[in-house]
Formats: sequence, structure tokens, C-alpha cells
Amino acid sequence: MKNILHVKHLFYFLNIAFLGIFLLFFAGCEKTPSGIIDDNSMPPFLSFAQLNRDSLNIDEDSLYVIPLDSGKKFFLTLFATATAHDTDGGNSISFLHYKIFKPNTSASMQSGKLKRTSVANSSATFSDSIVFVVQRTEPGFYQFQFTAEDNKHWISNAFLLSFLVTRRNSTPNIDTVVTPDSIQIPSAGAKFILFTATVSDSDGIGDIANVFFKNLTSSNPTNIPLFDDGLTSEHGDQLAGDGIFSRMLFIDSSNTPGDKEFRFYAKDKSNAIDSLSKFISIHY
Ligand SMILES: [Ca+2]
Ligand SMILES: [Ca+2]
Repeated sequence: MKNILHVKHLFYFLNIAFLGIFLLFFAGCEKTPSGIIDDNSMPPFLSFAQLNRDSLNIDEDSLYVIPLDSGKKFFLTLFATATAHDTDGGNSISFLHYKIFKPNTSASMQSGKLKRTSVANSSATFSDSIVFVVQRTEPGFYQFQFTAEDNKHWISNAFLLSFLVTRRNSTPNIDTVVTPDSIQIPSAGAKFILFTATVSDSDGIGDIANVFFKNLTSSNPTNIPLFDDGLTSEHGDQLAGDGIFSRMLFIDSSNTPGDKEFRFYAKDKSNAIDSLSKFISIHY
């Protein structure tokens, strides 16, 4: 009898506990959707963003540009302003984010936030100085992307601005070209001949766009590229990025003998060119 009572009590206890869990479960389920339905917040809208300049020449501007590192890098200072709107009021807009993208890249080089400077009924204005570093070898159109974020973490539309960085260009220079003065055509099979050109540019070796040569003695001279990629077996280049451009040439019995003029060219990213001729006697 005593045991039966204990079992009975345990049964009631389990029933009550189950009912409690059941009620808690449904109460929890009801709360979540009503929470979402009650929240009528919308993402903020970014209507305006501006930089105080749309272009800068890093060699000619001393007000916004500070040269660093012997003029290979530059600190640029810009002033940005942006205005965002929100149906929950200007005070609900928490942050104004920016990202900077280098020319022709999709990876951001820098990001940050502007400071809130004023609030109206349904809008807020943010502004701040943006300081960033530009390399001499990376002129071009920088992209500035602005977005607003509200206190519910909604993110606004993105507002994009282009900013052009220019500079004076210095012409590249072919310092030396190393090839044999004469090449003997092999009687059978083929042999490889190494051509190298040492190239410089006071804007930085990264400003060199391409290095190539032409056989001007040929009836149809074509551009034959040299490489600074460190690919020893493919191009004979010992070290990537050292300004020494290399090329392995294939000589066999199909080559015609004679004194030939090979003209080497170095072209930078602004299309400035230097060239140098080398005469090679090809014989049996
Ligand atoms: Ca240059
Ligand atoms: Ca090299």
C-alpha cells in the first residue's frame, strides 16, 4: 500500500513536471514570432557620401600628402562626410562604416568608421578624416565604400566613391643587356641561350609593366617577352622581382645565320618606354 502511494505521488509529480515543460515550450514558441512581428524596423538608407577631393597628385600636393620612405609611400589625408536616414530616427543609426579598395582589386586595404557629427529627426550625419597609405607603384582609381548600420544591426545600401591617385612618371631604364655576342647554330639538335635585361625605374620596380625584345632583322618582328618571375627552368630567371628579366632562347638548324639586331624594350605602367639594341652574329 505504501509503495503504491509512492508510485501514485511520483506519477502526479511527473504529470505536473511534464505540463510545466509543455507550457514553457509553448510560451517560448509564441514569444519569438510575436517579437519579430512587432519589430517594424527597416535598414537605414545612405543618401549621401562625399570626400573633400576626388583626385590627388602625390608629387604635387603638399597639403593632403606626406611622402614617407624616400617617396616610395605616401600618407594621404581625406575628409569624408556621409548622411544616413532611418524610419526609427537619426539616433537609431549607430555606425557609418567605410572600406577602401586599391585600384582593380576586390580586397579592402583599409576599413573604419566615421564619427557622428549631427542628428536630425530621421537622419544622422557622420564625418571624419581618413588617413591611408598609397604606394608610388599603385596609382589609379581607389574605391571608397560607405555603409550605415543601425542599432538593430541592419546595414544600409552601399555608397561608392572613386578617388584618383596620380603622380609624375619617370621613364624606365634598361641598364644592361646580357647575351652572347655570337651564337653557333648546332649541327644537330637544339641548344638554349639565356638573354637577360636589367631594368630600373625610379618609381619602383613594380612600375615596370613589361620587358620584351624583337628581332629587327626578321621580316616579321614579334614581341618576345622576358620574365622576372624566378622560374629558373622555364625562363632562366634566378630571382623574382629583382629587376633582372630573363628568357631562354631555343636555337636549332632552322635558324638562319647572319648579323642580327635584337632590340630590347622596357615599358612602365604609364606606357613610358626605354629601348636598347644588341647585335648578335649567328653562324654555323
Ligand atoms: Ca615609371
Ligand atoms: Ca629576376
